[in-house]
Amino acid sequence: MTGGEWWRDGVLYQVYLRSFADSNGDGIGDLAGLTSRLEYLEWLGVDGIWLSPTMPSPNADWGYDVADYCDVHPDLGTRADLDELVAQAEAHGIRILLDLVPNHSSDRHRWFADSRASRESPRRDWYVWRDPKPDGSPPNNWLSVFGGGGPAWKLDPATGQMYLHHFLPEQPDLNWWNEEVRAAFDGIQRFWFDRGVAGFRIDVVSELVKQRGLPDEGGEPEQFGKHADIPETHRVLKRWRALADSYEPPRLLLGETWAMDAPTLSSFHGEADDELNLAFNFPFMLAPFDAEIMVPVVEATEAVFSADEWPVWTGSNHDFPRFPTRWCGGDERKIRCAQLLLLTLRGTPVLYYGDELGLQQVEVAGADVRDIAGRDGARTPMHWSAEDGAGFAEPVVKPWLPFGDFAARNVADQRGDRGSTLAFVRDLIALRRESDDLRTGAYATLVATERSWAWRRGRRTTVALNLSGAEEVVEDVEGTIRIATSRERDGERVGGRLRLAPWSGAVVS
Ligand code: TEU
Ligand code: CA
Repeated sequence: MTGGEWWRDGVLYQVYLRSFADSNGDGIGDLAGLTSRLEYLEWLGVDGIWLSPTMPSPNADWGYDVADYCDVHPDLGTRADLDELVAQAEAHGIRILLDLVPNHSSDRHRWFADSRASRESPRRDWYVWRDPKPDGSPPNNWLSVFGGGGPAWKLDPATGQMYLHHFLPEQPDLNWWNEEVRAAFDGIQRFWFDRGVAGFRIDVVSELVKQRGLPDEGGEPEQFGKHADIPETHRVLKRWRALADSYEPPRLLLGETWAMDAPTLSSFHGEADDELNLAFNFPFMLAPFDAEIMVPVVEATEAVFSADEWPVWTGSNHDFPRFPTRWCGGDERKIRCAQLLLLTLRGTPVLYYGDELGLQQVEVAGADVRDIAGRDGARTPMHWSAEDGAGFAEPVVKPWLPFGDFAARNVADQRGDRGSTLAFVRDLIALRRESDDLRTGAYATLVATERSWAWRRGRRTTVALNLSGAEEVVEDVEGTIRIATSRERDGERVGGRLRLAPWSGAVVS
């Protein structure tokens, strides 16, 4: 043991459950399907899984509109299936994190039904209600994220008031100034922690508590992001961290933090390591795959994070095009460079299902589109094999979203091929596990040009990437190549000059 907490040393893996593995042939991935694939994730070397939303939902936003926070969506299984997943995962050395969505519920949640019933409802104040202006326009100029960025307010004709919805009208924002709402979410967290869930990924947590008085946003209004009462949001995070830490072992809080600079991102860990344990680094994920832009993001994170704070590195998630396409244009050399980067920076990597295969963004069009914001192409079914149905469902059925090119990249073929992308990622994860330098060693930039990026990890490990189309030489590298994107170089001695072919990289120690 080095860092202590399992999640500092480990690798996390996001499973978009509806698309991972279908156990009952209805075309929708489910909990039992995931349970049946735990052997694969253990083989890969995953320590924890973040599950996309599992709770009952009308699916206006595919589970991010929760109708009951203490149950399981029938499409995905039952609470017993989730208990079974947690137990089986533990036997495979894997922890399960659920997705918690506290910013808003579904408009079909019974809380919202109560709240909208009348102005006098005991739950009226659980959501954010205001009178429209005398001319009928919304109470302020805040915009919603979805639906073309119209007003974040919807009129409820029955009571003549408007409610706040930063996302869809079907996702009314909860009122986090209300103590009963806070208590309800304490209860929800306890409910899942008591069942053995290892923690939560928490949706849009950085925007949780809205500014009191709901003032107009100055300047040109933006979609979301500037409406939070940050000090009060920190207070809620401290409350949650105390709750998570009261469990043995302590539960993990991983936040979806929309912070576009390192100091703000750092602040969500609290001043005394008493808020989030981990916070997603969107400036990194959304940067182009370009050393000139990425190095400053990594260096700012390293410079600003305190000794307690631990970075998170992610290339893909369910909201944005997959990195093998977005960063790498499908070029295998670039895909391996990106995987090498994600798995050798100082911090916890979060892989998105299929990242390990180099799975591409899928073109989803016309009648196949299911998502309000068109994010389907990053959410398509996992490729388990080259056979008809890609090994996704048993029996073979048409899945809820179309497959990508599963003949080109799938688990079965790559698992049998020591030279595959999958073998590269697995070997990298294994190297991380055995290397104190890679798990916990300090980061220091050695070279950063527009073409190449090299850094030291810990006492004697160097990672070097050539992020250009021409050969590069990195000077002063000594040791043995532990792993290279071109696997034939594994084991090569390096005495000073490390030559790197275009778009290649290596770990040397
Ligand atoms: O995402 C928050 C968020 O702001 C994203 O919606 C992002 O701006 C958008 O996807 C870009 O197209 C979280 C969840 O990850 C997302 O899936 C949900 O739709 C959203 O919250 C609402 O719960
Ligand atoms: Ca199913």
